[in-house]
Amino acid sequence: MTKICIIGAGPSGLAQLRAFEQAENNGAEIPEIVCYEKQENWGGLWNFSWRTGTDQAGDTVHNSMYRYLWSNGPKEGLEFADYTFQEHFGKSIASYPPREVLFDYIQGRIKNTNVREKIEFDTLVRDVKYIEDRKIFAVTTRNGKTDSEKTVEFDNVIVASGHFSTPNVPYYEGFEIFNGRILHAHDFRDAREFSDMDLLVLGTSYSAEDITSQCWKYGCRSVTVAHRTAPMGFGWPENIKEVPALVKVNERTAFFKDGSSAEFDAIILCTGYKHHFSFLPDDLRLKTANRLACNDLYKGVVWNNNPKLFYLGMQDQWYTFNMFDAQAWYVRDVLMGQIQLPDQKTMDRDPVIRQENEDALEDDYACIRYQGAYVQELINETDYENFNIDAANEAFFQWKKAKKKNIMTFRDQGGLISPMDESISPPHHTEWKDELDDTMASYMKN
Ligand code: FAD
Ligand code: NA7
Repeated sequence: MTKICIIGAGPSGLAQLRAFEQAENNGAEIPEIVCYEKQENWGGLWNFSWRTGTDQAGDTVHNSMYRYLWSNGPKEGLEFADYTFQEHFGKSIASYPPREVLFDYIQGRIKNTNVREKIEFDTLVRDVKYIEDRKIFAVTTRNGKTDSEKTVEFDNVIVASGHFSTPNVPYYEGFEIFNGRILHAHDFRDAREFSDMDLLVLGTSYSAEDITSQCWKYGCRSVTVAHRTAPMGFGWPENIKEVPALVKVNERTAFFKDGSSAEFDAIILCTGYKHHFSFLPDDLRLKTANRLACNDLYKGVVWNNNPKLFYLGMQDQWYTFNMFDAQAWYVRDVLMGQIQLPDQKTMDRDPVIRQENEDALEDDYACIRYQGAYVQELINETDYENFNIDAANEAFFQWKKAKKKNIMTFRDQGGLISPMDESISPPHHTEWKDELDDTMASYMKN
């Protein structure tokens, strides 16, 4: 029997397990599957950890999420087609759930299945080799609890280890003499740590936007956001401002490209993440920027240099959970012989064409449509439940517009329509800026 290794039990790895489970429920004989997960539980980034730096086993902490994180995009854009929010919670809920609520949702559709039995927790994949003459992979893992290693052979490997865990940490002159804390977003946990402080944030993407908002909500004195390329341009509250690129710092002061300077208590580097796979050799390792069409992956999932290896969730993400599903269903069908891969030339050309098309996109709205079309393309080739991609795109558009209107109130918005069951989200009962209790019990009071 074919033996398959899944690396990681985050939303992508769980989507893969769910895809096989669905096939099994429909009477198919599925391959033998082992999923290795280095953490003690599933959920990936949604499995929050207070730890930073190294974990219990001495390996790097995977978590990049923080205590008061609420979804940074509308739940209508990430909903599972085969398990709706309405089905999980028994009612329509607001559109930007806190982390705990989404973690609960992710677990809902697999909790009562045999999926957990296929996962070896506390097990870090530390090496993968392809043995050419036998056409198999040798996967070496270390169990952090027993501190023991083993090597197991597989026919296929699916890498679902995420790509928002290894921080991209730039150096600026003077960092070594700055008297305050310098940290990357990956190590940011509790905004209260920065109350009454003047903060410098670098970066202009999701992390910069949300960590700035978090720190403002939890009482920092001011945030100054320095952009390398272009400002975010939101109508920020008066104690948040955007300035040109950072040039250097000294013990207390930061100096910017326009000649201005200011004093800060801490610097938060919201400078993105690296696709980092220390367990993979050169010929199997994905090297790509954080973009919608990754290098070298046919249909965004098949490793062109060796199509026995697959990657899930490696794209930059507007769509998340349902995109991982579409990818997982596609990979399952390739592995089970339902989908035949084309010749090498076609496979190699595929990501090139995708990237050319991506490069021609004019704005975020076009990027959303592009990723929506990609999800649709995969769904069309599998039996993943079709859903209304236009409605999901529309939820993203509404979110973009609400953010532009007021970055501090977009999460208060209701009225978004589920692309799965057309239910309409209520507004949250308390404004996000005033809601300090983001437990599930509080959120569910809607
Ligand atoms: P991950 O969630 O990263 O899971 C990967 C899993 O692989 C982890 O469990 C990890 O422990 C395991 N693993 C890694 N390496 C190994 C190894 N060597 N051996 C064994 N196991 C390993 N998305 C949204 O839809 N909405 C949001 O609001 C949102 N907010 C975000 C906020 C932050 C700060 C970040 C960083 C991301 C956010 N995302 C959000 C995007 C996020 O990438 C996805 O929601 C999702 O978690 C990706 O799932 P994944 O399974 O691909 O990766
Ligand atoms: P992103 O979306 O990859 O963005 C990285 C940001 O960091 C982006 O604004 C970059 O600016 C900026 N950057 C990168 N290097 C530097 C240096 N050297 N100096 C200044 N600024 C820099 O990462 P995020 O963490 O925001 O988001 C990742 C995921 O986490 C996302 O899916 C969310 O859901 C949460 P640039 O525009 O390139 O100049």
